[in-house]
Amino acid sequence: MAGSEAKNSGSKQSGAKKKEVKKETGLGLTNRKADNFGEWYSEVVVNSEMIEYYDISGCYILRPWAMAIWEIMQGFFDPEIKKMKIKNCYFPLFVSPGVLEKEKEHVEGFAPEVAWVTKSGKTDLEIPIAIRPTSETVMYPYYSKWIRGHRDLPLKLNQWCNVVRWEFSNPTPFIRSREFLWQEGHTAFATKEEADAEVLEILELYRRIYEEFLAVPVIKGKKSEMEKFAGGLYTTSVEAFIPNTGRGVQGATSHCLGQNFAKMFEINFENEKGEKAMVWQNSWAYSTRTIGVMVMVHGDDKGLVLPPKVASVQVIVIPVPYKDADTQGIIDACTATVNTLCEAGIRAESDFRDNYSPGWKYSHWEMKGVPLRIEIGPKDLAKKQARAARRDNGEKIDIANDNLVDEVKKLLDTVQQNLFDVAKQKRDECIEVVHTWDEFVQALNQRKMILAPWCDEEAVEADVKARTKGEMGAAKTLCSPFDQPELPEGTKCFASEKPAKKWSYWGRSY
Ligand code: 87F
Repeated sequence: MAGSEAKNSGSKQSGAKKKEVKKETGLGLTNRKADNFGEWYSEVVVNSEMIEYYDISGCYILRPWAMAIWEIMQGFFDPEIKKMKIKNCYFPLFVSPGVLEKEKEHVEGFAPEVAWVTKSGKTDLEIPIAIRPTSETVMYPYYSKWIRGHRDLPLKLNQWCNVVRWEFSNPTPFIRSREFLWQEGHTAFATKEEADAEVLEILELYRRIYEEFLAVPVIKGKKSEMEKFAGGLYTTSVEAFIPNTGRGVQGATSHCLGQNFAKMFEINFENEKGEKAMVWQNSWAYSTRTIGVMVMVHGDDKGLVLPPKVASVQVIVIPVPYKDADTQGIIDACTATVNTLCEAGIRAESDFRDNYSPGWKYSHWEMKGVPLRIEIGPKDLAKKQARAARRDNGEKIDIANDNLVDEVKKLLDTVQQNLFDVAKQKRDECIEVVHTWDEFVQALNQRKMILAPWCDEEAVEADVKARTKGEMGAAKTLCSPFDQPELPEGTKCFASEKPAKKWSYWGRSY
């Protein structure tokens, strides 16, 4: 969607315009998720006030509603990695060309995406400066300097920062943007065993971000040789799936780099025996893409649907005064409700704006995805209760004032669990096990996430890509799941008919 269109569908419109839009769908969004997914997505991220389009293609403004989600995830991940003795640091945004060249081999494929600063004012820089697309080449020269002996190991650093990758294909807020936020962890160990263990420990944290916070089911697995980070030894990832588009999406990656970078950057140490040895390294990252995946998975025709654990407002309390009702009494009851909830650690807010009707407010907060709405009207006041409405399924529940905190806590937990369960059921319905090429093509056309026995040969994956190339994009491996179904002796590869070595997930992807 173009920026201008996005602007026009913003929620701060005149009453007349708003009514017009509402008439079209009855829902406040002009596009439906099932009919026009791409447009629906753009409309949701803008109308929920997460994103504002910017005048540079592929760059987006993260508004407080989105930034709060990022900060909540950070509030989980940062203490977790600190428990693992990983320390935060900050390296510069700029990369000198010399250093970038140093690991030419893996950068070569990425080179077209590297953005450069070539001028200061009107003067050409003597040497252009690259903007980090990732920080291996920025950090590792200093790892080489800082690591001398085995007592300097492990070295475990992380940074929260932005990176720039000048992508040319179809920019999408959160999912594929030219600048994004992430954390990048870079660790160095004396032994491969320690590195291997950390790769999985970090991957488990990524699974928890998706499943426990974003309520998005993911599959943990190993990337194929073709899809792994070329500079590393092996890549693990969590993979999500978007049922509406039938596309897989890499959720986060945890790489074991082996000793490749240690060789290039001479990251050596003297081991306990007094011998010179090379370090074993890992790198791992998750980015603001997480937020996009969450929007795509849970959003509906009323807008965003936020899992309670990442919602900056978990409960919105709305007064519903009638003409002759005790308006002040209702307002006071709302205030008391918000205070009680906040004291109990629930993120609750009231919407007392008097220039909007209760109905308008319902739509507004539904658009923003707030998990629970509490309405208080004259009847509720009289009955010493409040009426709650769940964002995930619209269910309404009357809650007695005496049980407020317990009931709301229970409801938020239920919403969180229900979002995950529904998403998992939808995802699982999209998984198709195939054994032959014909079955594979059929499943791909039905937008499935395909689990197939594979010979694990790079040439065969290249061949599958070539044979499925088309308007919708080629199919590739998403991952080989750690959780492998049984592979009976004699099972053939779906694509090459050679003996299958493993089960792999295949599909189109973001
Ligand atoms: C784009 C331009 C230049 C991805 C790039 O996944 C270089 C690269 O190295 C590049 N796009 N990559 C791979 C990033 C690998 C790795 N880096 C640290 C991660 C996790 C965090």
